[in-house]
Amino acid sequence: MAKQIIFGRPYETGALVKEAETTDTLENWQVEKFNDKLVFRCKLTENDIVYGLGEQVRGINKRGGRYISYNTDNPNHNDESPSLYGSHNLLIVDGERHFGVFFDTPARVLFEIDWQNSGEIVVTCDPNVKVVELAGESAYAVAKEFLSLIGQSHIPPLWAFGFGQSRWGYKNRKDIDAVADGYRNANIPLDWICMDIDYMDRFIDFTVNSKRFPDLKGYAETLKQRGIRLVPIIDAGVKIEPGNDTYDQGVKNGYFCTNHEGEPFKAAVWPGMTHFPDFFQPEAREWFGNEYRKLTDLGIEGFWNDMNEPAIFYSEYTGILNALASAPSIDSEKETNAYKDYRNFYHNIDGERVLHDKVHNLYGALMTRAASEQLNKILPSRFLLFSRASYVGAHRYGGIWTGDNGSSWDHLARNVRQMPSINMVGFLYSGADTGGFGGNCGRELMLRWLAFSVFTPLMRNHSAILTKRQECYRYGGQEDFQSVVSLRYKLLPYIYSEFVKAALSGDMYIKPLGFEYSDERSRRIEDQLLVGESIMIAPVIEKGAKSRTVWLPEDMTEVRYDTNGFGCEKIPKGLREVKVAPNEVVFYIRSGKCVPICKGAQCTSEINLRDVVLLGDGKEYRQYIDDGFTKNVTENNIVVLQKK
Ligand code: MIG
Repeated sequence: MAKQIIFGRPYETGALVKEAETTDTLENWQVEKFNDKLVFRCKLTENDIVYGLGEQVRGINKRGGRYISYNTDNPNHNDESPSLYGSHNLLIVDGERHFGVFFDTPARVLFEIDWQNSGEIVVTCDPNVKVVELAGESAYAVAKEFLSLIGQSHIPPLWAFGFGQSRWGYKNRKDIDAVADGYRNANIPLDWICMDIDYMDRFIDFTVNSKRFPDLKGYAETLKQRGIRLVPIIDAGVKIEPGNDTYDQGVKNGYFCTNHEGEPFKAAVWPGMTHFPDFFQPEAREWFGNEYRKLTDLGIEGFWNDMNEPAIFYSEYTGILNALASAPSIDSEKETNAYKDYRNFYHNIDGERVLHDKVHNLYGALMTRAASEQLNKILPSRFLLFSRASYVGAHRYGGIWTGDNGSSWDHLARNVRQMPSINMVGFLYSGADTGGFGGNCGRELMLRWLAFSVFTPLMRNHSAILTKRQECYRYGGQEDFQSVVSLRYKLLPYIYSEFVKAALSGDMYIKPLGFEYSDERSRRIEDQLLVGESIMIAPVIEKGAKSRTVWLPEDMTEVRYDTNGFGCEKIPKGLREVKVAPNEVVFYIRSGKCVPICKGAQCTSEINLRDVVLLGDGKEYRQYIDDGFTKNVTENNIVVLQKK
């Protein structure tokens, strides 16, 4: 059961689709005023695990850390960084007691969770906040209670569950053709290629550089014939460019955010000086969302929304020198340009001028909502949309990727730990830049990372300009990459089914082991996960490792997949050392469960979801099947398969 209590006059974030029952006392928290903030405290017992916070750093268990919800563009983040791209203020305490709490405010929130061994959780936030307390008989039950309040996940088309290749630096048709050919010639499956900012005319949103893509519509169609879709990026900032339709409409209608003087706020991002759409105005959302039509008219069915924290390089207000001085380390604890600029940045919310800082964490979520609501009207079928910045509730409009990570083993490990937390707050369609965005990804790291990403709904290889090229076909020994990526396609009947079933029933797709097993080892494990109802994974995340220790909380079927195909073996519960060669993927099927496997293909349009065999020792499997595009996604599309 969930209960809510309102302090002050909180901004209605839209995070919840169902109102919880109102209460006037909090069960697990003491509240006090401190200056202009509210401070919530809750004692922990030694055995308590604290789950939550969605896209954040450190462990699945958040104990011992200090975290700040304040959407931040930090391409150099690590486990000490207080803030990432999304803000997801959910905590779930799991010990003798099981309860959760959600702080619904778009302003900054500080979480100190057994920080300095204080033995308590201390949450400091804006005095205008809706606090929702959640109860349940287990941590998993509490998570499901929360999911039932925030509504159903965005469900992308089947092709979005195929493999995507991206890189900042693909400039023109020739570059993209080379990627498509590279994959097809190497027989490594691929379903989509991202277009990063260079496809645009001078980085102006909703334009296409006509020298680089003389006939994007024809080109998109040609690629689609080869089973590959183009997924362009859209940035939050709109270039100041009189004569450009998007800009002109925005200025004319007052759809841009304003500064102290009430003029449209100006700051530099990729296109140079820009204005930022005021996504808090419903009409501005409708206008901006409709602009996507300029690309859907060319046959585009998927987008990624970037720079929507919003990221700001510098403004006339903070100055370029300031920007250069603070450039190398962007840390939300320090004064950066964006933070200063956010104090000269206003929204028009129902006619009231509201300082950005008060509603900061919702900006990117509302950009995604703007796009999603209109795309839903424009397109007859499901579409792909994922965003960098997010807030709770935005999962109804699109997925997220985890922002700018790096090509290193610790980023792979962090990706593993982030996935269950991100699922807890509803973002089922999520994943990281496989191989890492910054830095140079070697062969071994790429193979291990792919082997993990096989199981994340968003499986995309992405890297930054000037880094080592990391398309799978560029590494020697292509058959290893073929093998790992083709496993994804063989598992699609399972991955797609489990994703859609989770969305339909308000469940998680990736869970911590502690949500299903109550033994101490399962509760504490940070590098094994449950994927859907049948699979447990134990990814290799250590450089040079030939094997790893795997904890089996119950008897399971070990499935080994490599260039020779599948091998299955029943394994008794317990701790064991498991060999995993760099080109192998090993996963486990829980006892009494099944996993449907199909033949695989070079792209999802060639996949037959109906032609499957069941692995595992279960008797039946409930498979969700549709045409991959229909908006009519219901339980009626579930068929029950019996083991022959
Ligand atoms: O300032 O569009 O996170 O995925 O490749 C960098 C260029 C802007 C940040 C995104 C990244 C993307 C890059 N963008």
